[in-house]
Order: sequence, then structure tokens, then C-alpha cells
Amino acid sequence: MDSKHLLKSEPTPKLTDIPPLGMDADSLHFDFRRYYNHTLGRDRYCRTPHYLYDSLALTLRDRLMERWKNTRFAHDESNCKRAHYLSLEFLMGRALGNAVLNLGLEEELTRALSDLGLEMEELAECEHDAGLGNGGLGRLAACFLDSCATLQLPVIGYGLRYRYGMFRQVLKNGEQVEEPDHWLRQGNPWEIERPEYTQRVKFGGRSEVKRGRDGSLGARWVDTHDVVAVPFDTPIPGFKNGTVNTLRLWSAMATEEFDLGEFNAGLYPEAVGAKNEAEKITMVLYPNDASESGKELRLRQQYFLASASLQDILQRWVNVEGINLEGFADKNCFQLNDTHPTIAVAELMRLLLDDQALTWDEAWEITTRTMAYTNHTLLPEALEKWPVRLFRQLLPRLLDIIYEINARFLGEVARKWPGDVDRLRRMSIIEEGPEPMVRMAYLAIIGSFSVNGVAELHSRLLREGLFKDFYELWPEKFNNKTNGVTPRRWLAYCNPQLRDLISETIGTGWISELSQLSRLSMHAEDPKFRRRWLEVKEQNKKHLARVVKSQCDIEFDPAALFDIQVKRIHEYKRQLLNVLHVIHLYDRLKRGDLADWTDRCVLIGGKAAPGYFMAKRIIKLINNVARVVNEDPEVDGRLKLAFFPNFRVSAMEFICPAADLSEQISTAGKEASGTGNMKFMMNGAITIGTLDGANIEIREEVGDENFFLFGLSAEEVEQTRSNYDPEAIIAGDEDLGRVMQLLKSGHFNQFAPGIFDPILRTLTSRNDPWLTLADFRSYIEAQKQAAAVFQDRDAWAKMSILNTACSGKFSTDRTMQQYSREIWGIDPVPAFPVE
Ligand code: 26Q
Repeated sequence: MDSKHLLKSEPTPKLTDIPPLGMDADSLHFDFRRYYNHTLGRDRYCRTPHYLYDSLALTLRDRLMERWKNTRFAHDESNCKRAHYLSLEFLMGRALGNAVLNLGLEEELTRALSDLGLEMEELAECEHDAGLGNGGLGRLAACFLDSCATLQLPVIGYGLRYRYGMFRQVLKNGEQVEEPDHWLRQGNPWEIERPEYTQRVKFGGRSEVKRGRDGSLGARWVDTHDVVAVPFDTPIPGFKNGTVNTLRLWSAMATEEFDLGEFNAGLYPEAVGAKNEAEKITMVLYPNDASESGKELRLRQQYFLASASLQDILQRWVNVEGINLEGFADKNCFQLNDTHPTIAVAELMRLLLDDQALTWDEAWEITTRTMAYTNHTLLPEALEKWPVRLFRQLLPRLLDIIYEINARFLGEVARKWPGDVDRLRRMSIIEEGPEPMVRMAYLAIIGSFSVNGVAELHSRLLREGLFKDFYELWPEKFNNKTNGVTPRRWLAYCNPQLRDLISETIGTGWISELSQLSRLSMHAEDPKFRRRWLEVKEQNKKHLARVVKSQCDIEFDPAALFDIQVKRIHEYKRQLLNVLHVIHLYDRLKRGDLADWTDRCVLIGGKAAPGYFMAKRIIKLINNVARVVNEDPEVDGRLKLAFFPNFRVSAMEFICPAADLSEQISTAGKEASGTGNMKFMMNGAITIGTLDGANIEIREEVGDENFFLFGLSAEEVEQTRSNYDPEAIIAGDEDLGRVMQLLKSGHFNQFAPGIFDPILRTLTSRNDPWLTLADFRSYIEAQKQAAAVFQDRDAWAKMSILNTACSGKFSTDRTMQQYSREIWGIDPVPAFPVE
């Protein structure tokens, strides 16, 4: 710790011995006004809602602050084992509503604000989403933190404080345009800067290697260009339990040498340039949800996170326990959120060898007893690899260590499979070739004691496919942890009417013990309960319809079937299949085929990676089809299609409560898990889906009869590839033939001929990796069935209720209990009460 931040004398306890703040309406009311008037200096003529929001956020933050301190003290005094969740992404969304719910302040706060003629919802809208993530993986990290706090598990999130989060998506002429997300512009009342825990991270330079007595590597990493890491902490409140955990995000700053030395050397502009170079590291989140290979800045980000976090944790250890690291692995573990922070394996080795002077074997023992790796993708092209050349240039000392890890590992493989050189080549961390590469997933597996997938199917496919060689070597490392979502944000907070109906029926225990939702099953037979259930859904649909009207200028009829697909735009997620179905329905209307017609509003939303040409073209297609369908008088409002712009966490909060049908239609074997599928299910939507990711487990829980299944299985997908003939499928399916004809004819791009040719080419290619047309017929039939059931309001209500009732498994409370018991070996620690 920087000594200038410490007082010479011990601070008096009196300084921090302060009575607890009131949790009643009067206290909240008083503090709110004090912040508005005294802290922010606003008066009655300033009605800018943002100052009201800030006043409320600070009022709540004070209440979190006391509990935060008591949680830290409880963890320190219990000397418990802690888990550290290392992630390049935390997609937190908004904090205010969540804080109110978890502090149990909803009623008192509503009273406090009503005196002032204010509503919580209105102020909550002022908060900018914290969009420090791309999609599933980043939001999963956020849901995990909520559940760990609710379960009182000592888990700390470590990430990066990007100045610019996920870009804002705007549509121009039906095409995606990216705008910068300057989310900190109006300040962030939820973060506390902690300069006293600043760390230094090295880059570049050279490694001076010397062999030690035991043959291990001794080295000095010299002539480095250092960057300072400043932590910003965000409180993570548990649900009504007094616990407040920590998310620590690092911000990059130039070292003081930049400010002093170089500036005074007469090289002022050069020095400022170098300063910017350092601070670039945490400037922006990479907006790809598949690996972007080779980008130096991305590798800098990954190492910056790994190094700052590990130094922080080691420093705490040394401050408390002294230099003896013997018990370190009994008290600490690290969960790697995909391969992104995997350089932590080599960095922990470096810190233990070079700074703590451990032997290789001692350091390796600690590393492999503390690291655990979660994989989130089955797409081989998305597995992270870095050019050895880049490593040598940026992190020379870490490359030494990776080579040494690899040499020792390959020795082990060679002893087990003598003479199997092909196996050595396959399993080596270094992929040989014209440009040798470091395979990060292999480094993660070799350096970890646990490797998990995120749904049963996904974990099985990892064992049988991608990581088969490693599974043969270390079967005991491999396990599954099916994803979940937090029921606080994704039901109790975002769907208050359904929450109240559920709580009135089965009590409130389900909010922290979601399996209790099964008690709703018996009420699925009750006509009165069904009616109330449908009324809530109708209210939520009306709300969504208003937003769609204002955002897209398209009228959604709340009586129609709301058919929703929101997620990143990706070919494997097959938004195209959805569009083909919409075109088919349009074609039916044009033909006058109204047999068993169900009015339908289709909503599609999601961001495309800025460099992903096909994904962007798919967005354009959706918007062009929408325009034709919505404006055709013959369609006459029986079918609507809208593209929801700038899909984000706070949008999902009003979208998922309003869905009737949840589209989970990826090519089987490609979606690791999915988590949107769980949010929709919890809110009573019925899934139309393939046997992919967690869909399989959703169907298992809710029963075949309450799920619209279609498409090839993962095994069938692989068997189909060799003789896939899309032209033959088109020839044999009249409906599909007409859909393809409409697309080819330029019906949806009359003034821009040819723009959808790339889409047509992949759809009709024998090598289409996503086999979209193979699933067309069975998808259309499943959609027909869904439409028919929707006509029978009673049958639909029952299915909807059962979906919510059977969603208990998909709480991250269950997921985190499994991680904590089966991987981390940590126990809950109750917080000290605030008194
Ligand atoms: C890597 C290197 C360089 C730049 C970007 C990246 C990168 C960033 C984000 C690679 C992948 C991601 C995100 C992946 C992701 O969100 N995967 C999803 O994870 C969810 C949670 O487990 C699953 O439910 C989804 O199935 C999976 O697609």
C-alpha cells in the first residue's frame, strides 16, 4: 500500500463509529432532500430529473455503505476462503431498482417519494445502463454476483472499468450504426474510487533468464513500460440479508513518471502521447462476442486485469499473513470467465516465482490448486489464440513461463502415451505453423483443477469433441454447471405484477428459493388464477406495445401472439430462420390462406459485432421485410414485424415480461447454454426451440407438452452435413420455394438490387454451417402448433403458468451453490448486523 495514504497514528474508532441510518420513509425523505439541496446544490427551479436520480442513488448508497463495511469485517474476521471471479465483462445494467428491491425498501421509498410527487420508476429511467459486456457471458457474471451476495458467499468480482461500454445501436435506413457509449458522462454514484489499492502492471521490455539450482527458471523482467491500475469498487447487495459484496473494476492510468520525468524533459507532446497510450487500455470494451484474433490492445486488457487482480490478492495475503504462502491455496480460488483472463495462470506463476521466490513446483502447486476455468463456446473458430510473436513483444517474461509449463506438460503426455507424436502436436499449448500461436484454452485447462461447461449438452460436447484429448488425460477435472439467471432482477423486479400475483398465491419465499415456484403448478388448473395470470401478461404486453410504438413507430396489438427473439445477431442463432417464417406467414396472407390464422407480432432485437458483415446484413433484411409486411394493406395488421433498436439489459427488463413465445432456435450443438431462454421461461413465455444448450434442460423441467420442439439434434446436425442439399429441400417444399422466390425476386429490396445475395448464397450453399433450410419445415410446423394453442386461451394460460412453475432450476442461486460446493469449496459467511 502506498505509504502516503496512511496516517501516522491509528485512526480513532470514534471516526467510524456511527449510528445506523433509518430505513423508514421519513429518514429516506430527509436524506433525499438533503442530497438534493446541500450536496448537489439544486433548488426548486431546477427540475432536471437527473439530479433527483442522483439524490436518490446517494440516499440508497449510504444504506449500502454500512452493510458493505460490515460484510468486509465479517469476511476478515472469519478468515474464510474466498473466490475471485475474473471476467473481462460485467454487464450490470442499472443498479437503482435492484438496490431498492434487495434492501427491501420498495414500500418505504414509494411513500418517501410520493410526498414529493415523485415516482421511483421515473427516476430509475435516468440511470444509464452499465453496459460493460457483450451479451450472455457478461450478464451471467452479473447474475452470479447477485446470487453470491444473496447466498452470503465471499466472492469478489474483478474486471475492467471501460470508459466506453457496449456501443449504442442506432438504425439508419434499416442498417446498424454504432455510437460511442459514454456511460460515465453524468458521473456514476455507485462506484467508489480506491486509490489506496493501486497496482502497477508491466508491459514490454525484456526478460533476463537464469536457471536456478533446482533447474527452475529465475528471471528478471526489465526495461518495462508500466501502467498503473486504479480500482473502483461497486457494492453488490444481497437480497434482504445485510450482505454487500464487491465488484472491483480496474482503470488504467499513466505512472507518475510520465507526469514528472518525461514532461520536464522537453518532450511534452511525446509524454502526453505516451500517457494516452497507457490510458487506452481501459478505454473501450471490445464489441465482439466471438474472439477477435490478434489485437494487441485486447491482450493488453487481458493481462492488465489478470496482473492487477492477482497482485491485489497477493498483497492482501502478505499484509495479513506475512510472506508465508503455504495456506494461500486453502483460502483463495480464481474462476476464469472463459479464456479471456487465462493469462492469470502464467501471471500467478510469475508473481510466485519472481516476486515471492517460490520454487517452480511450489508455485505450480498453488496455481493448479486455485485456478478454475469455465468455457462458454463450442465454435472452434471462437477459441482464443494469440501469436507467439505478440506475446514475446508484449509479455516476454510470461512467454518464458508458458513455454516452461508446456515443456513440463508435454513431458507428462509423452510418459503416458509414449511415441504418440500426433497427440503431442494436438495437445501442445503452442500451435505450430507459419505463425505459431498460443492456445489459451489449453493453457487454461492445464493450469486449472476444474474445467466446466455451462449446460449438460455443452459439457458433454466439450468432453467428446473440443477437449477430448484433455478429458482422456484428466477426466476428474471436467464438470458441468448449468447456467441460471437471478430471479430478483428477472422476475421480482422486472415483472412486479406477476411477482405480486405469485406472492399472493404461494408466499414470498420463492424470491430467494426459486424451486418454491413449483407450488404454482396446482393453481394452473384454477380458472380464476389463469384469468389473473393472463391479465398480468396483457398489461405487460400493453406496456411493450407502447415502447415499440415510440421506438419503432409500429403498432403492436396486445391481443396478438407476441413472438420474440432478442440476443446478439449471429448466424448460428439463426435470426434468418425466424425471418423465413415471417416471410412464409406474409406469403400465406397474400395468398389468402387464413386457415386457423393467429394474429402475430414478431419482435427481433440485438447487436451485430461492428465488423461482422453477415450479421449486419441480416439486420437490414429484418428491417426491409418489416417495412413491406407492416405497410401492406392486404396484411391488414394480422402480422407485424419490428426490429427493436439498441437491445440491452434495461430493455430486456420490459421485453421478457411481455413475451408469449420465446425464440431459441440456434443450430443444435452451437449455443453453449443461452440465458435469455431462462428469463423468458421464468416470466411465463413458452419456448419454441431446438435441442440445444439449456433448452434441453428447460424442456426436461417443463415437460414435452409445454415446449414447442423442432429441428435436428446435435448428432443429426453432424450426420446431415456430408450430404446436405438445400436446393433439394427447396424443390421438395412448396412453401419454402415461395419464400425463397420472394427473396430472390427482390421483393424486399426493390431499390437496392442484390443486397441480400450474400444471404441467399449461404442459405442455399451445401456448406451452410448453420443448416438453416434443414430445419425450415419442422420450424413452420412447430410455429403452426404454437399459433393453434394460442387460440385456446385456457390451454395457453396453463402452459404459461407451468413454464414459470418449472423454472426453479434456472436460478443462479442454484448455479452458485454448485460452484461454491463443487469447485470453490467455500461456505456462506453471515454479515455483521447493522446496529
Ligand atoms: C474474445 C477475444 C477478443 C474479443 C472478444 C472476445 C469475446 C468476447 C465475448 C469472445 C466471446 C464473448 C462472449 C461470449 C458469450 O457471451 N457466450 C455466451 O455465454 C453465455 C453464458 O454462458 C451462454 O449462455 C451462451 O450460449 C454463449 O454464447
